[in-house]
Amino acid sequence: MMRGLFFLVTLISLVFLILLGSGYSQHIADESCSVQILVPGLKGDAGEKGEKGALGRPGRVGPPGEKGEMGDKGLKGSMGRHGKIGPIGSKGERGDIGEMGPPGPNGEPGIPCECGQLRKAIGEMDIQVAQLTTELKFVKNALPSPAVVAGVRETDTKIYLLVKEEKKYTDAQAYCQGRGGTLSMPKDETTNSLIASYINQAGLTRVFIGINDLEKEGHFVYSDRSPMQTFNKWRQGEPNNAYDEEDCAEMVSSGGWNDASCLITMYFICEFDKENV
Ligand SMILES: [Ca+2]
Ligand SMILES: [Ca+2]
Repeated sequence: MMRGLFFLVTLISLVFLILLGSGYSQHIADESCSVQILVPGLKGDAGEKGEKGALGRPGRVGPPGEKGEMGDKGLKGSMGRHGKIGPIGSKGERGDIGEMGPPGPNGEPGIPCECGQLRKAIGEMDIQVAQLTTELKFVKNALPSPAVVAGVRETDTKIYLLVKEEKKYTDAQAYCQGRGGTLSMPKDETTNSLIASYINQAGLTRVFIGINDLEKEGHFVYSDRSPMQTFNKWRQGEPNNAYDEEDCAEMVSSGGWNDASCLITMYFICEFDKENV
């Protein structure tokens, strides 16, 4: 059975090969019909010499040669570049002072001042200084003891000073004269009112004023010997020369006058001309 099958396969393969071999033979037959068979000819003459070719590539580096002898010393080279700046050195000693140089040029002129207002201000200050100077002189001259006064009163021309020391009339007058003044002399209503106000504000009831009839009974004069004017402030019934011994005058707190004894003691009021202090 197996031999029969093997035979069959071999037979089929043979037939196939025959078919294939007949096609190939046909192809060869066609080629031989279109191409002639070439045969080599005789060798020709030698051609002309060609041109020189291009430079070839460099060859490989050769082995190092042997060390030669030392050459001569070379020439001196040119100067090198500047080096880097070195570090800052330590501070040296102070040198001598040099000679004075010439003066510099003049400066530019200043701006003019507003002198009008300045002069006005200075003028006002001068007036104030003058007033203060006057008052200071007065204080120095008339107020040796700060305990004696309770402030002062003044008008345009006079300064009035209440002296709180009880004195007889002549001693009081001496006190005032010793300081450049006199016992106060009310010669008009304004002055009289000012003195009365002064007495009241001091809490007093009576003070000596500068009126007397010491030289001639009944003929009253002011402490500077000037005669009485039409103005007077005698209280009703005064002057009465009581006990025949009232030759001096006092002012009471109402502002009225009374003739009183010159020997009793009481506070008093001096007056000073501003021109004289
Ligand atoms: Ca009298
Ligand atoms: Ca009297």
